[in-house]
Amino acid sequence: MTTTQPSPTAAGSGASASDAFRASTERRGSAGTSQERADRLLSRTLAAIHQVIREEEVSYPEFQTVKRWLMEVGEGGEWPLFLDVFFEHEVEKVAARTQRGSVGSIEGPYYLPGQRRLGSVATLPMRPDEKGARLVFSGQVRDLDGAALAGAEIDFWQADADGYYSGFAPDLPEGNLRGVIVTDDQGRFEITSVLPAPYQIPTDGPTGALIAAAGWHPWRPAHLHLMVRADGHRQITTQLYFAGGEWLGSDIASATKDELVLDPERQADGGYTAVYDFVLEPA
Ligand code: MBD
Ligand code: FE
Repeated sequence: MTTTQPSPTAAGSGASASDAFRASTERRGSAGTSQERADRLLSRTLAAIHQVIREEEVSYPEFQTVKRWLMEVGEGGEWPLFLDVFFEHEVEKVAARTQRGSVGSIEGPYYLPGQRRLGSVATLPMRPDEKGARLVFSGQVRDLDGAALAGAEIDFWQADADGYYSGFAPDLPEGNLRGVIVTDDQGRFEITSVLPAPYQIPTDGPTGALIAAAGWHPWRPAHLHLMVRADGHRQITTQLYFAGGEWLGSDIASATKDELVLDPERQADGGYTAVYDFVLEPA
């Protein structure tokens, strides 16, 4: 890559993601898992790994390589990235079994709480020369009966047109392309932003090294992240993708769903509009 700007390093974004995760677990509380269930989950997890070692005849050098790699994941702060890319999608699908309302997807490692609160028609905080085609994303938040949810919050975050998230890359202003949009009395919102670029897992860290070792690609399709919440309703966490987007069929994080693909409409001025409505079930 030829660039005059410092590019984000795996270690830099990993450390920030680890700090963000530690803060979020303090907010969300403990799992309350019993000793009996811990025994069962840990025994089954170990047995699954033992089976691979036996059946694939894993060698001592391979075992030591894994040990070194695990140490590097911790040192580089990449546990949130690695776990969210390769495991969160299954946890989300289990949770989705008992959920109604809008389809969810994984949160990933780059959510930051406490962003600027904005009105129902809002432009996200962005740089004066923010790169990328304009995107006007609008819709309505309703309950299961179709009633509009006024004062609902859309907690929104996305990568910029280079694929970088503010808070996790150098030289991006704090809060860039993040915000909490509050719906109007009809439950409506309209967010002006830019089209994000696809996201590449940092290639200079241990997660990137694992992906390269296996010959996989390190890309997620371009996406928007949001949480939608309203009093008395279950909060949803989801992502929205773009029809025809590169990597849509091979997301490294396995987090795409057919219901979550926007079909943006190109406008005469070169920008795009996209519409998506959200439905929340009772809490
Ligand atoms: C991302 O941007 C993301 O959304 C997920 C789930 C994992 C890594 C980077
Ligand atoms: Fe993301």
